[in-house]
Amino acid sequence: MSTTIEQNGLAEVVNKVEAGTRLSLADGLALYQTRDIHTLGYLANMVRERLHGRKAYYNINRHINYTNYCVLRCKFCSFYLPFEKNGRSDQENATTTGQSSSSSSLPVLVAQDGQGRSGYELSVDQIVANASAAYAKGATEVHIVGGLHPTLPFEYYLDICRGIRQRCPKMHIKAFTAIEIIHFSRIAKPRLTVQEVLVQLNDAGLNSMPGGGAEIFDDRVHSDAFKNKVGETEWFEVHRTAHELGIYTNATMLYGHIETIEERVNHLIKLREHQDASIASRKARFNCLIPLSFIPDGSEFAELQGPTGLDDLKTLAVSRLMLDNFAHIKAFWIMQTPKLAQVSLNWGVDDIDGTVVYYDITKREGSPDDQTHQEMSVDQIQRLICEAGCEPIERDSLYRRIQRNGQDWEVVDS
Ligand code: V47
Repeated sequence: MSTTIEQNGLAEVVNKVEAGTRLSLADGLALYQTRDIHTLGYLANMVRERLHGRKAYYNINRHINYTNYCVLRCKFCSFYLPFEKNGRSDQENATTTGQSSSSSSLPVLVAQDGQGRSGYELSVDQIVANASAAYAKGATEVHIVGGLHPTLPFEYYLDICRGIRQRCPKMHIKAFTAIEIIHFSRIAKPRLTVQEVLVQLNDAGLNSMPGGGAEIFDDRVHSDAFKNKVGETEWFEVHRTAHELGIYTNATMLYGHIETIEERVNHLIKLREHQDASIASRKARFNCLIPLSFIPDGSEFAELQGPTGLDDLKTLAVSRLMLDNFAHIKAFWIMQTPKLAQVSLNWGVDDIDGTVVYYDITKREGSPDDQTHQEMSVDQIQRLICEAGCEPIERDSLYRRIQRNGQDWEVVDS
């Protein structure tokens, strides 16, 4: 085996990983470029086992996407709908549907854009009812994100948090990406700083923030794929402020579109540097990295192929190896697929997200998932984990162990 490793140029990286030494950009590139994928998987699993043994985490959660109207036009996104042509005033086209809230049979205001795509926005009551229904079924977390809506006031987002906090006292509210936080700071009247927005949301009940909106931290990729969205400086500013306030956040990397391997590894190094600073001097930090496998269907990048299964596995493994100061690497089964998420549990991943139930942001056309209802049961999740030779651990949003008795649960670990 050592001859193979030397031939494939991984000997130095193997020594570093075994010694727990931090990997460089060149090491990250060598790991991506190697044909010795077994050594890559072996190394990523070694680090994963050092941190977590054979434990594999999941949670019982509910995703709510409050609107798909968005002022941005990101080329990789198939979720957004321009508001101008389809706004609330467009009553002649408005219909109601159970989409996104069918668990509680709530109607959603929908406007058609004439090409079969539908726009919607959920009311505060609908969102709170949806979260409450999930809470009653035992969900510990609600994950709320949406498009940048041009007219909804900041009070709407505060009311979502207040309403859920009131009806679901123990539920963890993980909501709003850094991009949404900056949007809120601009639309609030009077305008607010990022810190003021976060303090108000936190007071209203928000517990932590998801990792979306990071995409790839690179000017070239930014100007081509998501030019009008705020870039890495602002994304990091929001997460730095959150960490200073003691609000834990996640991080993501959207890979497999127009970025290079080097841009991916640089993205990971920038996250690692931020995490170093948060660990050294801030009250909170990143909980996990979620590498998001690009799904081209329905986006402006529909002609791209998206990542292969091997690229998914390599990216998850390289992420585990580069991010030596991140406790968790999560495979989001909606994007990597349940089958690949399962395999990745032996390639550096220790978390496969949760039950999800409804997810609007990405759907694979023509597959059984070509709909908003995308759910895995706890039995299905546990089967994936057990067959991978791991021990399923239900966690809360901060990776503390949950002890469950039917719909009742409590955190038993700190
Ligand atoms: O910010 C958009 C990405 C993100 C596509 O924090 C796409 O626990 C793939 O951030 N193909 C939202 N990805 C999802 C997200 C997330 C998901 C699960 C868990 C957590 C967490 C966060 O989805 C967006 C964007 O980066 N995205 N379009 C696409 N076509």
